[in-house]
Amino acid sequence: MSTTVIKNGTIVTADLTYKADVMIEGGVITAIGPNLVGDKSLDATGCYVMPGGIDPHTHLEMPFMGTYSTDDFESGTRAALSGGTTMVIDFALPAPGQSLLEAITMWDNKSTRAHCDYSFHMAITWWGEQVFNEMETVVKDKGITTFKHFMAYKGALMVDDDEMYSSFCRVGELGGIAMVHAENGDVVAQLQAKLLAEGNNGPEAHAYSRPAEVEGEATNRAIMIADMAGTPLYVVHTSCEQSHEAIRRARQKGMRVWGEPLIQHLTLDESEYAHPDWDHAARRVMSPPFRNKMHQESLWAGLSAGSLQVVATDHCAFSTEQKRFGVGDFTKIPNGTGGLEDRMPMLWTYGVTTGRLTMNEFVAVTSTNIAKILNCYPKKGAVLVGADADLVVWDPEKSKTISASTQQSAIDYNVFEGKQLKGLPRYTLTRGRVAVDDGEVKPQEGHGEFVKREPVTPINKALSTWKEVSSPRKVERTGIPATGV
Ligand code: DUC
Ligand code: ZN
Ligand code: ZN
Ligand code: ZN
Repeated sequence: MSTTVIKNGTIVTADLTYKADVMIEGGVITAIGPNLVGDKSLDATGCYVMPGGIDPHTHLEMPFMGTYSTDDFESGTRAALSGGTTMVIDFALPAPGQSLLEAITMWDNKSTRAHCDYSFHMAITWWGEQVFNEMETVVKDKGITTFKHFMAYKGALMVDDDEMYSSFCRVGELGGIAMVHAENGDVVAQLQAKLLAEGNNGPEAHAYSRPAEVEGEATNRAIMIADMAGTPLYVVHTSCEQSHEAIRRARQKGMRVWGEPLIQHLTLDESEYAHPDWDHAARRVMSPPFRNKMHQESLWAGLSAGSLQVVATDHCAFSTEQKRFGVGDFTKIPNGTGGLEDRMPMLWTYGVTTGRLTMNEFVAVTSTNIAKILNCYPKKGAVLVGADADLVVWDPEKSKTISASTQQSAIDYNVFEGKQLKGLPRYTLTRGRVAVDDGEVKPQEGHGEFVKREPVTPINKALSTWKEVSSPRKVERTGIPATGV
């Protein structure tokens, strides 16, 4: 098999920064050291060699709000690679009443065109004996160990507290991780109705309908329910201090709880919704909405302090035409923004070059922590012998201005339009295959493979039966201490 060596670079991991070459053979790293010689070489002079990014939260071709998100696994993973991300984790989303296994088959079919590796979380959008039973197969046979619950989107994806508690108990005994979209969906529905009744139907009302308090309340509730159910908890798109504070408190208590800010919430604020152009504001409608500077500072501080562990995108891209479904009624604007291509360079530009994050922290929050929490480390998220050669050769001097006209994403705008980036991939490698070559994207549809993940804690030897968990019961806390990530 032919060998490739990445030469003359500085390796940056979550722990270490040092000069060494990296040898790749058969898609994995086979040697790290000085003066390696291979059949081919990639010059990394002046560059940092880092684990490729992992985006733990995407929605590619997601059926949502009467349409499908426009970026699919083809354009989405191409965008990912262009920005140095080499793995995405998407959500297999059953329609309420649909079999979990059927939803996974649908996502298997969608993902055949992926350019980079991927994995799935399972969304629990309804509750019943079938879901309860299928969860065991999802974990044991499908390699999906993370279960997302929507506490918002009332009447669509939202689950109630009794369903969430029962599901969390099941996740806990299966050794998985419960995930939540934490917003109080009942309060949001009330606020939406009130705002519309008062004639507030524009995109700015979207933000008024989802204040930080609805997120803080739901995060606190999910943490308490996870504690009672004995499951670790991963809070997606943590966007505000109230939610961050709940996560900090839970971790201090010894609970295994993680928080995931998005690059959008870190770098864009609520003033976007006050823009006089309806399209501009509607394109930025997502849930939770962008917040004020105080919340942004809280998120940045959490990343450097370690109380927030990962940076994601929730990439869910809708075209302007799709956004216009909500003209005259903000509740019909498809919720979601893009970011897959921009997460790494935006975080580098606004985090590392400003001194908010060290390079090692950058690697931790874009890749290594994610692989550890979601249990695909060190196959992913590592520059180690034996790890997959999912790597990015990062040129800190390379710059560009973000523009929809040059992006890989299939939508017609970019929420970061005009932002100046400093720090971009020179090469991106997906299992050894060069997908960005000296800055140029060289996609290969179908190269991506599904990554199975094992339970994070042992599966209970005596799993409960449907009858037992259907009547809520108090479960002792596991007392598992929080880990370093
Ligand atoms: N929020 C969004 O903005 N889009 C997709 C789903 C979600 O929770
Ligand atoms: Zn969400
Ligand atoms: Zn999401
Ligand atoms: Zn392609």
